[in-house]
Amino acid sequence: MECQVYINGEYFPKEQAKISVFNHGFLYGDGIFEGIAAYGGRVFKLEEHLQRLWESAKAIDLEIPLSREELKGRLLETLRKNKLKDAYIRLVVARGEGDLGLDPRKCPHPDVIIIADKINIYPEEFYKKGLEVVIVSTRRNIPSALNARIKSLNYLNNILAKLEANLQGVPEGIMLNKDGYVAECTADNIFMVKDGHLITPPPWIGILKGITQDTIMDLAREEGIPVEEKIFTPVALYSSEECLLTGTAAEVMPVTKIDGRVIGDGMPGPITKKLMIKFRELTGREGTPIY
Ligand code: PXG
Repeated sequence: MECQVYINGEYFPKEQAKISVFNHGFLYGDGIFEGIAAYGGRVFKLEEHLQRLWESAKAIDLEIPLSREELKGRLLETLRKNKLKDAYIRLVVARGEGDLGLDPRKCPHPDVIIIADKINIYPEEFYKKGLEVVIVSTRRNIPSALNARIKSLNYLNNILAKLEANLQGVPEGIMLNKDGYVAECTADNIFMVKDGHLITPPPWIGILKGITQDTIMDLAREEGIPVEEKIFTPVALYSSEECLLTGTAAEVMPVTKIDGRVIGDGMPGPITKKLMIKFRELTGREGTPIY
């Protein structure tokens, strides 16, 4: 069946799902989004994603033209219309149609767009062997200029980093913050294991506060693994015992090589493997029912 896209209360087949070239979401990246996953007929961490969407909206002074309950209803309806059980959902709120000037006051009607499609999982090979990644030269935006906690349609910072990784022939790039501390990847958060402790950078260094990152910290604590949110350098990362990435699309992804340095013994480590299993168990059992 053809993909049906929700735009402002109506459904359109993929080819007809279009918005104006005068939309400030297109012209300036003025808007926000969420990437959400559904597994076996349940939407994973839906409330958390909606909470983050509303926080992003507040930050850019954008009024979402639906209540949280209404938007939740539309999202679930979109999944049902597309007969999906396992899905990737892209929720977008764009500033709306305006004129050829930056002023958001010229855009009185924000757009709500919901795209639901089959989930596009990374090759199983990556999860078995781990990823090779590089540290890119593009620094993460400084929070005082564009705070990464706002999940905005402005992803050029991340795209520049992704381009660098692509050009170096690897699937992901690690970004540092302006001071040279490890920040995050282009669409994933990062963890390392050191002396058996699971360590991830704190949000204030200028990263998106990941919902998967939070989930993994909770799962680790449940397992009795000490968890720390603290800053660390690339040098510390090179000598870590394990490294892993987390995100809605990547889930829990082991990293086994960084800038040519082998991490641990070059294969996914025991803590990473444990967390991968625990995460898959959780996604199989938790979430908002679609049907
Ligand atoms: N950092 C950044 C910069 C992200 O964009 C994450 C971390 C992980 O956050 P979550 O909450 O997902 O654990 C993201 C997530 C896509 C896509 O298709 C992007 C994200 C999530 C899902 C899909 O580009 N970004």
